[in-house]
Amino acid sequence: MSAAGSADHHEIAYDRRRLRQWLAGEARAEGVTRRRLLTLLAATAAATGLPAPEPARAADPTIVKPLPPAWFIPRGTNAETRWEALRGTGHHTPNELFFVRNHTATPVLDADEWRLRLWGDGLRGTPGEDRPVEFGYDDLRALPAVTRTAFVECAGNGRSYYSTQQGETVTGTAWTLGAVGVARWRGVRLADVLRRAGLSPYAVDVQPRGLDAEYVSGGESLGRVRRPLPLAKALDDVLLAYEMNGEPLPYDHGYPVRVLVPSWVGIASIKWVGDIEVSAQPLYSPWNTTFYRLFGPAYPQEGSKPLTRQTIKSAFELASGATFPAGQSQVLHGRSWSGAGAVARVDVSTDGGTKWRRARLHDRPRSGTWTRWSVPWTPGTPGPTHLLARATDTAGRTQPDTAVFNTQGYLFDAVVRHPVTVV
Ligand SMILES: Nc1nc2c(c(=O)[nH]1)N[C@H]1C(S)=C(S)[C@@H](COP(=O)(O)O)O[C@H]1N2
Ligand SMILES: [Mo]
Repeated sequence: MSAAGSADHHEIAYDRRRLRQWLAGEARAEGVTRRRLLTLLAATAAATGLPAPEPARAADPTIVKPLPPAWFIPRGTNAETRWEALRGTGHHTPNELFFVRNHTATPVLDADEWRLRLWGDGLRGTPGEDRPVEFGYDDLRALPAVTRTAFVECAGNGRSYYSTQQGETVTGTAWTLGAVGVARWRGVRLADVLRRAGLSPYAVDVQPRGLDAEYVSGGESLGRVRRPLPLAKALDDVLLAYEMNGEPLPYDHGYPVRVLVPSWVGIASIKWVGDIEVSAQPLYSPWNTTFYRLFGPAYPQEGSKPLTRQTIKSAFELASGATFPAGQSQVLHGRSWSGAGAVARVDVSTDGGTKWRRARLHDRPRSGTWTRWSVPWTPGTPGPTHLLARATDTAGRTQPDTAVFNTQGYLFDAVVRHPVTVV
């Protein structure tokens, strides 16, 4: 990972991290504004000769970890992983390279002070009494642990291709294909925690909520990030994860504990979970009504059902516009994944979609994660061309040529035309 190698980069990263720690303390430093702390920090930096954070970032530091440009494309409060940075990494995305999707900013929480509160009329308890059940970090760590490999992928991953490939206008972050990562998650089953809290036979929905700041959209606060899960999914394969790839969850990915909902859209996997409402009635939040449904000519007026499983996609471990010398044999690498099953077949075209070849798979196909693949290629005539990859999953889904339009650009599934130049 050469990008983090330079001493300069290291110092900037250190400074940014410290800045974040200051800012995280702001909540407890009553009466001290973020602006004031930034001024103080800038003064400290000047006095010690440390590089001051660049103003553009300092005004809005929403992510704790370093974001070297060789690894990430900055996207507002979010950071997209560059696919070329995944070349040579293993099946699991290293934590340092994992994309970040923040509605506001990463809160730096203390595991010793953290509590998970379960409450609501879907829990057994004295009728009419709000009887919350609480778990601390050590309580969770004392429960039976489970480990599983799963992707987290934003529902809007690939959104920009609605515009660039299909000429359609959609709202939201203009991700290319880097709003996805695979990690080995360790934690406890949400089912175990719900049963210990005392599930009532009437429970239908379970709504985890984050401890990050309220999300303000169009001048209106929508409250803290939360989205209901049907009880059946909550009891099936959902984890309360406290480790990511063998390390405590990084701050940006939900420390100390996040929800991990395998195969579903990323929004279901609530980070920094602080409480879970267990309800005997169906629940609604902005994240299963206004957002994360499909709207558009192909869908009902009130939108589709709330989004659940992710769709199917493929990506090359290459920069957009990569160049290849003519006549030199290459091996192209990529990965394909689906929310509906394992990816067991990938076809690749190196001539813009005329001829297709079957790729060699490098992983045993498994659901909930990607399959790595490769194809040999000896580029011919110099000039621009497109590389295409089309995945088929074990549920029988294949990537189409065109994705069905929806106004918010979710669930892009069409084959992406990856531009390259033969020189
Ligand atoms: N509390 C909280 N949870 C959250 C979010 C958030 O902003 N706040 N973003 C969601 C979205 S939209 C996605 S795609 C995933 C991203 O997870 P990551 O940042 O660990 O990659 O977290 C989800 N969980
Ligand atoms: Mo997302």
